Amino acid sequence: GTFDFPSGYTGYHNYAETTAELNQTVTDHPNLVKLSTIGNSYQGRALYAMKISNNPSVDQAKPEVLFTCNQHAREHLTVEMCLHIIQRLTDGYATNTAIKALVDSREIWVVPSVNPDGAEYDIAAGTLRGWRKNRQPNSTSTGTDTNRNWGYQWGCCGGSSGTGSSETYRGTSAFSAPETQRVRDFVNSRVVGGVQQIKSHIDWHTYSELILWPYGYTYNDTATGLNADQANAFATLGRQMAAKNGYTPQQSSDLYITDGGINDWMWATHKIWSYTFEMYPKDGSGLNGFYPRDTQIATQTTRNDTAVDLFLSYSDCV
Ligand code: ING
Ligand code: ZN
Repeated sequence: GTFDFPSGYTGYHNYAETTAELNQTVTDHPNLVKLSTIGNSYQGRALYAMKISNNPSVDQAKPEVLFTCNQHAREHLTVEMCLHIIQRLTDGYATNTAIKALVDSREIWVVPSVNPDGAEYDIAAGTLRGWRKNRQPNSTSTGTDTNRNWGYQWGCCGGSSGTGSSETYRGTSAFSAPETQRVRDFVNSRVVGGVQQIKSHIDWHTYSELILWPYGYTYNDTATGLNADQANAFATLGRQMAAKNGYTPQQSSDLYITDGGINDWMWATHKIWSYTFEMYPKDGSGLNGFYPRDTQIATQTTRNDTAVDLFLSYSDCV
């Protein structure tokens, strides 16, 4: 690979390498995957969605599961997580009966980079730039935090900023960022016959080794649209997955209040069981936590295999 900071990062995929990897997977597994784009980023990069299923060209009546990665530019390990999911489910299909059963019974969507503009900007610096947002200009500066730009209780309650230079700038309005619009439109497009086909979702971030679930905008355990049974179901599966990967499970607002996050919108708007996974490392000083050496990629992606399998197995019966 070519993605390198001063040294030790060639194992990561930049945008061109991610694109090449996705195309190679199509070549290797034409009967298991279908690659599409859900639109373009602000700077015009294609936002890819890989569908994994048997007979992937056909829209089947099977529960759908969504994985999104790299909303935040500097969280490069998450791109590797999405690529690892694709690789494992496709390479393992022929020989691993558990993987085959999951792939055959579901339609799995993987978006490896929601924010390629930000990621490319971060990589191009040749140093640990620590860029988080997209690259859309705003009235005073550059960049919207896509994970504060989602349209449920946008800007209501805290944890986002109205200042353009802020790391957590929420944008001028809900879905003002092209990247959140594209993912929103894709998710909306999966409503078939009035029924949302996507049942569950994980949005991958780094770092802190956490599993988070809605809501983020309020401390209330059971706010509008989230009853006690549903809150229990979120917590139960969250804890079961955490038992697999060693992360810490908690309701998102118990970490800190954030409005305009992706999980709140997925749940409130579509009743999609939507989690955030914050990957390795657990602790980091300053920006260093966002830049683990590439020797960690295999360990830290594989670490999530059993949690992902459990998550997939639950997709239609939480
Ligand atoms: N952390 C997440 C963030 O967007 C989060 C944490 C996730 C908060 C989901 C609320 C909802 O701030 C990182 N590292 O991005
Ligand atoms: Zn993040």
